[in-house]
Amino acid sequence: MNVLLLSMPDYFEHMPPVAVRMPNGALTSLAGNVDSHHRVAVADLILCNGRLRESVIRLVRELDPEIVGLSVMTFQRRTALRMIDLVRALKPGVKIVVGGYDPSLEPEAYQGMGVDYIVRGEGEVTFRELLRALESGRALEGIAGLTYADAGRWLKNPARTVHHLDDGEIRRPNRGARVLEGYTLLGRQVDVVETSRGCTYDCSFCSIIQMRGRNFHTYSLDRVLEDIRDAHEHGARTIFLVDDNITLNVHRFEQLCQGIIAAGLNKLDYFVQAMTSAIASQGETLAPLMRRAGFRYVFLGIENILGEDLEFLRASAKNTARANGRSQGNATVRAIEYLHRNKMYVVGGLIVGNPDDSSQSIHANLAFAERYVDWPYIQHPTPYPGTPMAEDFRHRGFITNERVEEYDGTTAVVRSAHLSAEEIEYLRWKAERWIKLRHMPVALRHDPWFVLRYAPQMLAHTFRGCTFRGLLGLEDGHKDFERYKEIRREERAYL
Ligand code: B12
Ligand code: SF4
Repeated sequence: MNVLLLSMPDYFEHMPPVAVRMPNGALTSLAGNVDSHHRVAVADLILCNGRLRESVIRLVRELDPEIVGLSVMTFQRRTALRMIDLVRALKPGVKIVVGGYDPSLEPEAYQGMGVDYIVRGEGEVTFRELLRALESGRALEGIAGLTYADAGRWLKNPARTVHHLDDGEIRRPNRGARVLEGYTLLGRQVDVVETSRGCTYDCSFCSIIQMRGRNFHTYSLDRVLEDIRDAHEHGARTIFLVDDNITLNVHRFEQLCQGIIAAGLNKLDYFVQAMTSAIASQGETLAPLMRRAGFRYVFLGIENILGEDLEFLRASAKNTARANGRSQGNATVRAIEYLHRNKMYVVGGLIVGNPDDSSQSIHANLAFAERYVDWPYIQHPTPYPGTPMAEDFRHRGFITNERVEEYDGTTAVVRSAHLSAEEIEYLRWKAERWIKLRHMPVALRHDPWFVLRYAPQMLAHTFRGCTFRGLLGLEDGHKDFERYKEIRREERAYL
């Protein structure tokens, strides 16, 4: 069968396509796990910025798919709906499958969207079995994790149990299936690699628990190194390890670093997400090893620097430093010091605008970011489907915006007890632009040609909506903010 797999073009504030165009790891993993006689094409639509419609029309005409699969996050739902309409108009008989976080956590939303099949949770085996069943005309009722329409009625098969990853059932991704080019992280070709799946924590804002429960499974390190080598052979110079929480097993992470060094793969740059507690407790040995392995940017899930906010986010435990089983207080500063001492940069993940936040508590977090983090990744609490946070906010009546296409993390869609959603977003937006600007020289030193060429566009993105009068404080900054919001609204009309 001809299969076309698409990821959505929607991006958010911290990932402007001029600087960041990241592949979707799910699609190549699906492509690597269907039976080999299928002809699978993977198209990451972030690569088609500005010529989306023509690109999709060309892909459908050239590849003539019988199955089109879409990977969708919640804020991409509206674009997915428009994409489905476009694909159906081009090829009415095509079968459409959706998967990923949004269809898994709110499948009902897709039942009126012209979709044929919804894959919930991990997709490799479910999708493989679905193609087999469609090819042979077999019934779908035995396929775990599948929701499907049958004679006008939606049927939901039982969930699929999570994969253990160590049994070889999930084969390596097929990067050769990609039909578009242009992946980049600040000018260097980037690829994504998984070493594990799952997390045993239960932060209230995170979708992972509802998606797969609290568990942690790992691929063998040999497989991971093969995967990195394959990404490199396909042109990658930067690798993003997309694990939910690789630092759950620090010993294994250290072994991975050693493996990368021994295999000579440490000439690549690495980007990873980590818990502050793990880095603070084991940074003495872990951080130097990470540096030698090529780690350059570490996304730290700091979430918030205030105790009450951490409680609300259920993120206190993962941000507590421990020694000999004893708590030693907040782990964040210590983790940052280890990383900085070893010449790595900190991408600071913070969440501001929680239910009890006032302008003082938000300013405290922004001041922290200004002082300690190299690249701010500050977001607002967003009530994604199925998260404990969503229920909490709904219960308090704090959700002010139900338009899910704006649930991109940097649009405030909930208010606090003291501030409106707009004011929360304004405070973040105003401070964050300047912290980002400060990092420019570092990027320039690392990738001078790219930064010199694209600096005007990157600055224009960071400061869009702003006038000199506003930047100099001669005009109320809210006017710049309003212009920025208007530009953002226009950007969201991808199709
Ligand atoms: C790595 C990652 C990123 C990376 C890379 C994204 C990319 N291009 O793939 C970066 C940092 C860029 C990123 C950014 C964002 N992300 Co993100 N990200 C993740 C993370 C940590 C891992 C995703 C991953 O690659 N997993 C590995 C692959 C193999 O697994 P998978 O994606 O789950 O796919 C499996 C199934 O879902 C399914 N499947 C997926 N698609 C399809 C399609 C079909 C047809 C089928 C059949 C099956 C299927 O099968 C796959 C294989 O088993 C997740 C999860 C987490 N715990 O936090 C969040 C997560 C997906 N991100 C999320 C969000 C919100 C964002 C942002 C909007 C803001 C943010 N919080 O940072 C931005 C927007 C990105 C953009 N386009 O601008 C949310 C999504 C919530 C939701 N309900 O939509 C998650 C779940 C985190 C959370 N907050 O809980 N993200
Ligand atoms: S530690 Fe990270 S992956 Fe785990 S539940 Fe919290 S946010 Fe999600």
